[in-house]
Amino acid sequence: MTVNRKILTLDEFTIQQMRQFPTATGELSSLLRDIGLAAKRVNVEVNKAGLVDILGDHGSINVQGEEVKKLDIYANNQFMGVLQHGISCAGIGSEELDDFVVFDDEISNNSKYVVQFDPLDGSGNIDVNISIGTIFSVYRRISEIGKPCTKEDFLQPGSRQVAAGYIIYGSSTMYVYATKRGVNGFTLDPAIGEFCLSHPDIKCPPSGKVYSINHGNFFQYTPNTREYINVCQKKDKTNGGPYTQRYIGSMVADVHRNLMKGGIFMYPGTIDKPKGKLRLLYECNPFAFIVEMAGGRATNGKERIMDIIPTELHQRTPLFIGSKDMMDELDTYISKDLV
Ligand code: AHM
Ligand code: MG
Repeated sequence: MTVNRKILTLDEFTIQQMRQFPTATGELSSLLRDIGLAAKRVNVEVNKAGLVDILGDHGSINVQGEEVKKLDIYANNQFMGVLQHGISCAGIGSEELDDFVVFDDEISNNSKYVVQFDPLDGSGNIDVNISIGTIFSVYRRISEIGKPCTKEDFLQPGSRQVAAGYIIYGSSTMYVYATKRGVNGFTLDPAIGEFCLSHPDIKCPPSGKVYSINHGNFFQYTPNTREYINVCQKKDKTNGGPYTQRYIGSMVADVHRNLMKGGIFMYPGTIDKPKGKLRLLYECNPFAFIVEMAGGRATNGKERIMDIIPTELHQRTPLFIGSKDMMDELDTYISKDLV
């Protein structure tokens, strides 16, 4: 007898995917589920963020007599905790931590993967009730299994990611992850506390109407970036426009919208900060993987994001990411920076 149920939970989906590979060990599925568990815990706290004046701000003592932690520290500890106690992860890198963390216990040393994450990106927006997110990236380690993982495991180019994803804490909470088999999105059903497959096989539309950039930095950008922005502003119905400018200042929300509806997101270098603001390992690489798997593209203006060889955990890079045709058009302006 087959049970006719239309909705698959995250656990059911990952198990179903695994069953198509009889040799799979289930470690990646288990890791993706662990991340889902931490996300649910973080979601509960993010939803309470508006109560901070009642419950106490970072550093204060709450009614239980405990010190209240900043939400990004709380999120970091949740993600690190599930990965450390799970069976799949040998170590992590996090925006919140100065250095990589090697778990170095028997189970972790025998685990296949390392994970890098930004536990709460856009956290400056928490106070004003704007969507924020978690971003993560999974690599198969290259060091010897059975021993502690090493720095080389973390400094692999983005093209070697086996999975990447994000959680958006928004009007609903969604968990989107990509593997080489595609991109799927799960929405948290608060009634049952489960992520349910709501957006199967996500594809980024080849073009869109939205460009996302911090316009306040306009005069800090290179002449060619400025020229492209002018092109976006001059679009009309004769050349695919008019375009709309949308920039929340929370990358997960901005890139999520553009992934779903088509669009381009840019965080270029500026005169003061030629490498821009965003971090290669746990902000740009995971989104580059997700967007490419959905049919889009991601570059630093000169080369593919996922081809950059990382040298350090917190390194920054300019980022241009989005719908394929819009990225191709951007290239015709931005590539002039090379001369
Ligand atoms: P964070 O990691 O400190 O939260 O900063 C990253 C965020 C991104 O989510 C967002 O796109 C960007 O910073 C916004 O920066 P800006 O205010 O300079 O435009
Ligand atoms: Mg961040």
